[in-house]
Amino acid sequence: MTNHFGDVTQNCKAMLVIGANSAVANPIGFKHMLQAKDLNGAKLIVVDPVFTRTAAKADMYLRIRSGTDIAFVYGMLHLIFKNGWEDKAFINDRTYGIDDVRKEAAKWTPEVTADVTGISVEELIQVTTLYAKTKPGAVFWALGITQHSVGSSNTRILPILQLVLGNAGKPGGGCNIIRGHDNVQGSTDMCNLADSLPGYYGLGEPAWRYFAQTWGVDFDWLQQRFFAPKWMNAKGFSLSKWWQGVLQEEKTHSSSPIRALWVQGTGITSMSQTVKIQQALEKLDLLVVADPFVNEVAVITNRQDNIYLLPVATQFESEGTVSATNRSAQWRTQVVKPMYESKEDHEVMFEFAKKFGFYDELVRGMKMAVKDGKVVQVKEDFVWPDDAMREIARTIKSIGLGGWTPERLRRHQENWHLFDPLTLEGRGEMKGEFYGLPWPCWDEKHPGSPILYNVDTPVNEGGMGFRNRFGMEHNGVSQIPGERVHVKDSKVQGGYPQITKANIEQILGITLTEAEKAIMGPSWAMDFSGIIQEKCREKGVCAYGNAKARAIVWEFPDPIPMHREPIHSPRWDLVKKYPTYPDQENNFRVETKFISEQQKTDWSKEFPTMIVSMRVVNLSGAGMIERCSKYLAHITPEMFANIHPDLALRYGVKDRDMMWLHAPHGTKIKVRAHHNRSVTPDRICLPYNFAGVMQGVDMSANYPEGTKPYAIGESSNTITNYGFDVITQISEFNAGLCRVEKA
Ligand SMILES: Nc1nc2c(c(=O)[nH]1)N[C@H]1C(S)=C(S)[C@@H](COP(=O)(O)OP(=O)(O)OC[C@H]3O[C@@H](n4cnc5c(=O)[nH]c(N)nc54)[C@H](O)[C@@H]3O)O[C@H]1N2
Ligand SMILES: Nc1nc2c(c(=O)[nH]1)N[C@H]1C(S)=C(S)[C@@H](COP(=O)(O)OP(=O)(O)OC[C@H]3O[C@@H](n4cnc5c(=O)[nH]c(N)nc54)[C@H](O)[C@@H]3O)O[C@H]1N2
Ligand SMILES: [Mo]
Repeated sequence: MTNHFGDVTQNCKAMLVIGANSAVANPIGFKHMLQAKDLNGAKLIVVDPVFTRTAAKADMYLRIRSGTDIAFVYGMLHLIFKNGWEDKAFINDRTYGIDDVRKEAAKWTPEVTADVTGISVEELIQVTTLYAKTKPGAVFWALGITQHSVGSSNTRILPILQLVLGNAGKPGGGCNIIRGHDNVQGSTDMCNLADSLPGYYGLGEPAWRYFAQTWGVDFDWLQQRFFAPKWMNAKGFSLSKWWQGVLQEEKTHSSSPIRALWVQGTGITSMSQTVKIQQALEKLDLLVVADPFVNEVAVITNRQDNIYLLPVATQFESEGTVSATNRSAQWRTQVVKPMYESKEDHEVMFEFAKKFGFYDELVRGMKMAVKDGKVVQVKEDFVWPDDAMREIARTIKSIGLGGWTPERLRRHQENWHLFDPLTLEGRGEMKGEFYGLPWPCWDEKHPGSPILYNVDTPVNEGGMGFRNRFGMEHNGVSQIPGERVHVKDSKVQGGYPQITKANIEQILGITLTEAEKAIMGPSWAMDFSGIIQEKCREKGVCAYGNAKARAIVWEFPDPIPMHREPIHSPRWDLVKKYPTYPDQENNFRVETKFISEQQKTDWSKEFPTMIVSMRVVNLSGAGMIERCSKYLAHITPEMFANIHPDLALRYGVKDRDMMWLHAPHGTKIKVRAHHNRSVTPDRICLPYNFAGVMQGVDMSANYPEGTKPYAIGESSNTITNYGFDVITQISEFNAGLCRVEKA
């Protein structure tokens, strides 16, 4: 989130919730939206293919066809530009590339938009008028936006809308991506990803060398961990298509097939293509699952050998920080010691490292500290988790975790009563800090940044411009704004690039001593000495620069977002007009099909019904945890799908009958039909929180004795269609087709 929920309650006047069902998935966050309605008269607009519980609270609900949000937003932009409702000063001063957006928007007349999205011309005009004229407006989204083959473009068109309306970097505005799991923000920031080092430091030798220093290991040693040096900077297999690394049915780029799988903290049946996953599990030499529960990855396979379940302690038995959806940290203390023979996650990893002979290297970084700009070993042993946090704070400059020391974060937790829940401001001894030090929290004196990109707030109080990440110019156009975009109280007028050793003296107008130069890192993001940060703060300057926001991402297949039909689209007529991307030969090491799959045949003839994914309030993720609770399982005792009575009865499926749902690749699931009018007769909606049954086959016998949950069922991901985002490889969970059959 660029902003935070307290800000929504206080300042927001229009909330555009597009592709999120927060009433179910984030009820506490949603409470703030309801309060904004009540206290602030804010309008709630919900755009969703399904009439959700969130939609039930909306002032305006628009039923969009899945996968057409880009078209919808262009339809809004068309009207905004036509009526002159855009924020011209903001576009001129703080953005780059909006002219290209304007050209594309010109094509999206209300009639064209209505045809593609399923939203009527009148609704489009109404919603645009309301949202463009009610300031400040905030956008909220989650999985309805990301889980598409165009997911990454979806996540760009919404910030573009906010830039055009001048809603970015403003209290009550911004882009609020409501994060999912407990600590998913923290896990993303640590980059538990296949294509990045922690803190979003991209793959590449300079970043690896920087981390080698902070970990106290040789770069060469790190490189030798890889089969060959080239793999060091290549993306790894991702969670979405790891199975192809085992099966190797499509072209795969790796030195050998994957032979062993270690699963720690993900449910696996929460990924698409579960039948492929099942096949891959059979073929592995080794499967290890480290989980507090019996992860159903171990249940959907019939393999008997070389499969190990390691009991892991829960969050209540461990200590450390978690990050909330608004980028703030919270220290969490251990409630009880790990029970029975379970071990905390890090202990499991430490044991693993010991067996494989790299424990010393793994933990060395926690014994080190910065002395004169160099990271050196300062003690023989480390304290968990404090020293892990110290390692993070001294290393992750990129998003500004420099101020996240264990001491400060503990004090925040011990002093909850001293923070204002709406403004996040501390009082009394916590005065001058924002709760949880929302990042960027540049250094130990910085208060945290509750709202991103707000130039009306001084840097030392949490303000900043846009980040200078993409060079100084593009096609001859400067990416640095002029005098007018001045960060309050900054001694440097207007825009400036990111601060490096080479430009710091010139930009800040200072002279460094020889001693300072000797220990300073090459740039703000790799400066262990902290001098760059310190000098910048003295001048009220943000070390990452004060740049323009770019609408054009020149290195992506679509430099500006373009509507492209889902891989399996119900509109064959539109597939030709808005085709998907070319196939990718190497996307996270595996071939990934786009156009060849989309245009193979008119899939909608045999599979006429759209699939939309949903959550239920009593279950989370792959669902094993809650299905082990008698009372939570009781609420949804079996897997089901919401289906409109007209569609169901067309196939002779009465309310509460069983039905088969068939997917284009020949997979199927058997589920209970719930007649329900939240969906229209062209789509069905199903939860993804079940497992334990595969294509009608009950796998109960595979649960170790006494561990079968109270509710099991088909995983909807058995029929999630083939389809992945072109940049992130996230599965197209939220678009796809199926066929209904009475069971
Ligand atoms: N069809 C469909 N599929 C989806 C989605 C969808 O909307 N539709 N959503 C996707 C999204 S956004 C997500 S985040 C995923 C979520 O899916 P998963 O990541 O699979 O979610 P969980 O079931 O929470 O899985 C976490 C596993 O970690 C275990 N666990 C819990 N606490 C701990 C711990 O402290 N340590 C360890 N080692 N393990 C622990 C749990 O017991 C569980 O087995 O599903 C994705 N899949
Ligand atoms: N009870 C419960 N709470 C949870 C979870 C859980 O499993 N159970 N999971 C957590 C996790 S990991 C996450 S990531 C969050 C997810 O939080 P949300 O994303 O809010 O949850 P979803 O239910 O997946 O809601 C996505 C919404 O997008 C809609 N949608 C689908 N396709 C489209 C589309 O093309 N365009 C638009 N505009 N809308 C579309 C769907 O109909 C659905 O209502 O929830 C978190 N909270
Ligand atoms: Mo998630």
